[in-house]
Formats: sequence, structure tokens, C-alpha cells
Amino acid sequence: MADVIEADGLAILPGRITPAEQRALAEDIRKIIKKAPLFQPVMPRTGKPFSVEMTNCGPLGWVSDRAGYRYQPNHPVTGRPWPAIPERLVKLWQDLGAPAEPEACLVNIYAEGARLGMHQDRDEATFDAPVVSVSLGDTAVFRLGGTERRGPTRSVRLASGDVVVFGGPSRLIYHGIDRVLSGSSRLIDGGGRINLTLRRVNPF
Ligand code: MD3
Ligand code: FE
Repeated sequence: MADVIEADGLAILPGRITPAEQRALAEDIRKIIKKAPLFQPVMPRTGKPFSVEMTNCGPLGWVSDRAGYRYQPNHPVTGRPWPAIPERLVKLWQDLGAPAEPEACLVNIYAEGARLGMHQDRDEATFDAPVVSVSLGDTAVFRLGGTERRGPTRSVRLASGDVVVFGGPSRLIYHGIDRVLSGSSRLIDGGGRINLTLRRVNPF
């Protein structure tokens, strides 16, 4: 399918990653999880656990605990530095025209029933770079709003290999994952969905 470029800095690129590249990426992620085990973040203050499990790669990783949301250079459980971002993801970032190098790659793992409530991503010290999202495995029902919490939303399905670029005014839109369609992909043994988000945290 042709690239679908939408307005306001939003680009949805269905099937941007080939099936062979998707398998290679899934293997990269498996190795990252061996070095940087999945952890279950909890909500600031309340301590309510997310239904999504996470890890990171890159110089900085996003974490959430009772103290708040932040980026940090070390894994919250092992204390070790995050593994490097796979070269094929750095190349994707550059091929999409994003500036400098990504500093953080958040790995979100969705088992059956996992979801992510509507939120903005604004823990970064710069919004000048886009966020690049890569979906692998089961299809997600993604909800896309505007830059105000209230207001119209629409639903978009993100399948394995789809890439979305959120730049310009779209960098600060509200978004979330309503649900994951289990059994929709055979990429990941045991099913589920992986979402990778590549970000700049600091100005370049
Ligand atoms: C729009 N992840 O990690 S990817 C997140 O599928 C997150 O795991 C979802 O929202 C997931 O913060 C959605 C799409 C996405 C990611 C980051 C964005 C959309 C975005 C940042 C700014 C605007
Ligand atoms: Fe987000």
C-alpha cells in the first residue's frame, strides 16, 4: 500500500517494515529483553500497575513508578545501562528524516487484554523531534485524539510492520491503545503485540 501521509505532521506508513525485517526486529527485541528484563510500571502516586509490560534500549529509558514518570540511563530493577538501540531502528529513524539519533526506544509488550489509556507524551525536554512508533505482532486498535484532552477521537488499526510518525503539531496529541486483537498475527511465539517508540529526550 502507498504511504498514507496525513496532515499536521502525522504519517501512517502501513507495512513500512517487511515481514523479514519484522522477524529480525522481533529477534532483536528478544535479545534486548534477555539483557534488560521486562518490568511492570506503576502509576505515579497510586501505584496502580500498568497492564502493559515494558523495557527500553538506548542511552535513556522511560520508567514510571510511585515517584513519577521520567527518563533514566539505567534499568530500574537490574541497575544496568539499557542495551543499545538496534542499528536497523536507528536506520529507520534516519530514513524517515528524523533529526540526529534517537535517545530512547521504549519497548511496550501487550499480552491479551492489555491496554493503554489516553495520554500525551510530554516527559521529554524537547518536542522538536517526532516520535516514531513501530508495531509488531497482533493488531492494535489505536485511538487518536487532538491536542486537547476532550474533543473528537478516531480509531486506527495498527498491524505488524506499520510505522507511525508523530511530528509537528501531532507530537502532542492524545493517544492510547483500546485493545489488541489476539490471534491476528503469527510473528510472536505465544501471541501478543510489541510496540517500539523511538524518541529524542533532549534537544539536538
Ligand atoms: C503520539 N505507546 O509508549 S504507539 C507510548 O502502542 C505509547 O504502545 C502506544 O503511547 C503503543 O507512549 C502507542 C503510538 C504513539 C506513540 C507515541 C506518541 C503515538 C504518539 C507520541 C506522541 C504522539
Ligand atoms: Fe504515548
